[in-house]
Amino acid sequence: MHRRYREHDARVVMDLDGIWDFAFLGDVDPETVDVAAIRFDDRMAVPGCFDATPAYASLRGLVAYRREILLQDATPHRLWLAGVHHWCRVLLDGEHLQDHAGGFTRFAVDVRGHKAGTAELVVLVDSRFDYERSPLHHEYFDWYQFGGIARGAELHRLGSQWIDAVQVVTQSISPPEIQVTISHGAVAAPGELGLTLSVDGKILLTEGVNLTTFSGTMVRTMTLPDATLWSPASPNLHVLDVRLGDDDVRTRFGIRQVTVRDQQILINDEPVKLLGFNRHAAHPEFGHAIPEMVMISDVQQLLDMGCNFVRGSHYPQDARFLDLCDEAGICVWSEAIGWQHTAEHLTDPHFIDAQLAGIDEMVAADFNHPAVIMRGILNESHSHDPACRPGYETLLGHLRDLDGSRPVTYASNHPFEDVCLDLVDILSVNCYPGWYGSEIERIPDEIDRIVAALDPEHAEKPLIISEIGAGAIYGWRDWNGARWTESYQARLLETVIRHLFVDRDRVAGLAIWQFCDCRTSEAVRKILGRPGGFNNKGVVDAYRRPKQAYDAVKRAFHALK
Ligand code: ADA
Repeated sequence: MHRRYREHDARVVMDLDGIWDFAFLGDVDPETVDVAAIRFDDRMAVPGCFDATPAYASLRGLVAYRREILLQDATPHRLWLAGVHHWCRVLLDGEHLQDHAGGFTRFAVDVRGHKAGTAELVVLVDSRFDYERSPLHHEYFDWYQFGGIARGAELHRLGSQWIDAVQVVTQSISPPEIQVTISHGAVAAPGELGLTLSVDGKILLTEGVNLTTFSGTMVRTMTLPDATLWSPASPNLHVLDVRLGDDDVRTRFGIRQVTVRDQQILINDEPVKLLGFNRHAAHPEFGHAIPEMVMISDVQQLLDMGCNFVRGSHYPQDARFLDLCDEAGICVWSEAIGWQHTAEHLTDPHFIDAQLAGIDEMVAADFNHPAVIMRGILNESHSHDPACRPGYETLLGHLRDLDGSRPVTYASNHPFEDVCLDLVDILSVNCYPGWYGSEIERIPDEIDRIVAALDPEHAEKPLIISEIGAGAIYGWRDWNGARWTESYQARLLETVIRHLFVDRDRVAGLAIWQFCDCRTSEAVRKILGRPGGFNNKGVVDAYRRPKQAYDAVKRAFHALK
């Protein structure tokens, strides 16, 4: 998992990343597989996507990963898996501990009542599409869904009493004040324990607490008179250390408030124009298991172009990427997985329950990142269908219940007939004038038509153009400048930026589709518009080589500053 800072000093944490035993089982039912008889005839990197490696390229099926782990003693341990694609079953010494559905989110598997010493961990991973087992992943999505343990693994010794989570919310920016919520657990009611909270190495609170239950939460408020605020221009971060009894958690946070008012998004009461991209966490050589240096290079390219915004399309992002965005001052739209769902899914409790669980995991993981300034759900789903509205109400309501401190949104591609826009704080519209259907010259009119349709009812809400773009094949440049050339893409994006921010001033943000080219599924309905099996609308290609549009966007974004 390798966060950008150490999360525990006192707690024993074992990094399980490395080379694990591996077996590709193929079209086998996980319910009937004889785990003890699996022949592990290969080795595989964790984190990694097996189907991004030459031997298993493009294969889907059931696979098994195995390694030995060391339980320090017989007290509870917690295994963290930070993203397994996209269904898995975890077994320890042959005992079935837990199943998990859904990639891209971090989840815990508790190990209780196990004796001290080494134990054999087996993770069965299924990358096939199976609605019953894994309702959030569908083959028709417009990105390739790689398989494997993509975001690493850790084993934590919890001991007899532990901290489950620490959440930090900015209560006030003047004077800076934070609210810290500590959830805790124990094998038996622990009684008297010491609680210490330190910020940036300075102890600010120390007290004795009497915990009379197995688990619970404590809330403390702290004023930090000298603390600097976080903003895209000054991404100041602070470190909170929580020590409760024998356990500790360190978390990094920023002090900032996000509000929406008069068509604007404000950070610390200052309006901000969000300029940036949609980014798929994908790379031809690594699948979804993006190494940190590639993330760093992505962030550097975004900063170089003058961006302050990334939409994490279309699923929760790696914690290390969020760490980098915190440091770089890049605002993030954190998005739960979803792509063009209809009433068939949105009225199905099985789908909604899986969405709710995925949202829980996304929010738990991204909560303390100041860069995450908003959250979204259900990209381009049927928000124009009244039958889908209850699903939108449930999921957006759940986001608000979990965290009232961030605005919520969803990307709509039905701006003229949408029936759920009253449920959001920020309007977000995906549109492709100049690419699907019309010509570049039509872009201003088509954008104005969208604004005119939204404004009568939602005039006070900020509006983000959450997708707009054109395909360009890396290296294809000629005098004709037709679709698929780098020059067509550059011209289209220049036109969009000029119209949104120079000729008009209605939108609060732009997320260009997209940062990097990414592989897509053969099953996507539009595959004939996906040369080479890639969505080629990146301003850099899948290996991050810049196209002409990179410089065009860079010039245009810098000119707005
Ligand atoms: C949609 C969708 C994106 C991508 C895009 C495209 O707007 O949200 O994921 O598929 O279209 O390239 O056509």
